[in-house]
Amino acid sequence: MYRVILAAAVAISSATLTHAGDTPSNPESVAYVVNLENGATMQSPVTLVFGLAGMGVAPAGVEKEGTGHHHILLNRPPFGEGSEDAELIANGIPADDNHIHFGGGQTQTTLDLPPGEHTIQLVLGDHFHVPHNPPVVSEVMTITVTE
Ligand SMILES: [Cu+2]
Repeated sequence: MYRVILAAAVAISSATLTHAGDTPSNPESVAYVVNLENGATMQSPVTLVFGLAGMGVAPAGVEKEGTGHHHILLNRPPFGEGSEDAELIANGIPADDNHIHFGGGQTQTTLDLPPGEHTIQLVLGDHFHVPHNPPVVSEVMTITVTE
């Protein structure tokens, strides 16, 4: 696991130096959460299963046409509307509480979320963690977590 994290960190820093976000997607590709309905009410922990149509999943750092890895945008503006999104598109998706990478090629996760409303959106990133062109995103889903 440590090596995976280290590889992701190296990929992010090299993306910052060199990459401009021009990996093509299948324009008909779509990301979605298989087991979640927008507006759902649930208890934590919340398990999310990622779906991807029209492209494939590959780990971060693997450059293979038609692939990418999943990211969750958590409790932040919809992709393309955040104040930092131009930088995100140019330099790669940051790794912080609001941007969760699945650089191992994972297709599901379980999140511990405090009670309240949360927004979740998936965005696919290329081998440098940069969204594709055009970006492959899910709808923004709002869920309510109860005690
Ligand atoms: Cu990533």
